[in-house]
Amino acid sequence: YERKDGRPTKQRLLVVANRLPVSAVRRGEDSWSLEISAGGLVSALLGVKEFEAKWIGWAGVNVPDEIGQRALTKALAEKRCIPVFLDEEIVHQYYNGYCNNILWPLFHYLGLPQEDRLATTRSFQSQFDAYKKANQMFADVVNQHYEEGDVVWCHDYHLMFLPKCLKEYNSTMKVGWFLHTPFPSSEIHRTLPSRSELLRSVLAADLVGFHTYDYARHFVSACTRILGLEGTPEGVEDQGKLTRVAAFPIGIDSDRFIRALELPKVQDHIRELKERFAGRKVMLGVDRLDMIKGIPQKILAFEKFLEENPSWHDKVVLLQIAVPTRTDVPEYQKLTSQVHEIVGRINGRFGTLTAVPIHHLATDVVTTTAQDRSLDFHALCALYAVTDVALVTSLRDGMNLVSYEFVACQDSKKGVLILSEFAGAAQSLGAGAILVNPWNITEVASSIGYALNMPADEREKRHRHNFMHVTTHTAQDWAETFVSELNDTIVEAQLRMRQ
Ligand code: ADQ
Repeated sequence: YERKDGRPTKQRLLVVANRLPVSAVRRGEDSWSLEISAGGLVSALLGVKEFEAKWIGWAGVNVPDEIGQRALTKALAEKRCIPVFLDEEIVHQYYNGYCNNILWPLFHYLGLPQEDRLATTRSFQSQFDAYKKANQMFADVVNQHYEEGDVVWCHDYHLMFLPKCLKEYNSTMKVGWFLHTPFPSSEIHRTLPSRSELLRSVLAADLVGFHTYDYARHFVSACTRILGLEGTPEGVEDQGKLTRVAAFPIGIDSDRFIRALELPKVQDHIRELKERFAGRKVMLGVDRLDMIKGIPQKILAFEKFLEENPSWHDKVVLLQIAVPTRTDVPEYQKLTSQVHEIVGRINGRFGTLTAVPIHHLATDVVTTTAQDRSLDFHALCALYAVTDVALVTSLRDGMNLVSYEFVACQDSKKGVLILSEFAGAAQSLGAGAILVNPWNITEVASSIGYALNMPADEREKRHRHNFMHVTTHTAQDWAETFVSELNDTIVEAQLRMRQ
């Protein structure tokens, strides 16, 4: 790739995602303070150095006035971010409505709204209209900043309509789309009223990527069964146009975690945690407080384990870190109080004057504020490092990066990972982890016992397998593979056209 002045340069990558990796707080009419925010995609792309990446997305705030918009645009430019401004009504209908109330639960096999969520189905059409409108607004911004040769990488279920909008602007734009959640069985997808329109828009992309081969297969089946198109080993074909469909399992920046463990600050944290939980085995859960993460099921399984194993009562502690998300949604509020209630009951039942079996921290350990970001990241690394057994019991999860981060921090301890078979990570870490059906509380409880009693040589063997995977399939590899595949796909398509 060459600049206009002839100097070679990195290829420009426009990463388009619903949220920019920053949270913005307004300090005055024309001043903003910005903080880098945590999350799966951010964690993954932090490791990528191969491209000149720019982010395009919503900054998470409503900015109705022009002065504010101009100031925010300027502040974001320093962080290589370009904002899409969405007003409150659009956010309500597109983000809270169509994305989070319809697509998120559906893609995680929780179905379309029923009972208390039914009222929202009546406004389904207006939410879908807002979804399309919002996607068009993203497309407008991408189009304004696009330069020939750029690669446009659209992310996630929020932006399924974007590939079509972009290709309408410029049919030669290189467009890839990647889904971070599962893509469900075609039998689930076909219940969605806008099923065909969404599939067709995604197919406008040159390359469509998923975490696992299964999700890719479900997508191709949906196109075959719902749209009547032909599925081939390469993807989906429509009137001679091929859309490549493939699996690109995400990874983490494992070196960042491994290096952090060497720091004196992290060593101090580790020492403190070891002292605090001396004589007890540490079990850890780190999740956003979302129904897909199976937190109540996990805690109930831990209760069952305690019930059946009195000798472990004061010898094990479960640390459950759960960041509250979408706190304005009633179902999430219900989940929060449900978790509080179960934890309270179990601590009342099995706690003593000096110790409780569950520490539930409804906090974001990685609050990535400018000042304390590293401290909090370090605290998370220390937690991973002192853990004997990590419990990831998602009911469904696109991949689950927490399981990867845990493995990266365990090279000296060689702790055990209990992992849901419904997380994408089960496909990559399955041989080293203990796989469980998170709905089967009896099975999870007995896996806890097995993990706590596992002999050192078995732990070592399992850890070796997972550590090898996590350190050789990084976030950087993921992004580079996706983008180079996208470049290749386009070259191949051009060759096919010429034949
Ligand atoms: P998430 O559902 O957010 O991501 P996950 O993959 O586990 O789930 O990533 C969460 C990230 O946030 C991790 O880097 C973790 O360290 C951090 N995190 C989680 N809980 C935290 C807490 N309490 N405090 C601080 N940090 C916390 C979505 C999909 C996943 C997919 C990713 C990436 O749902 O399935 O793996 O995108 O594609």
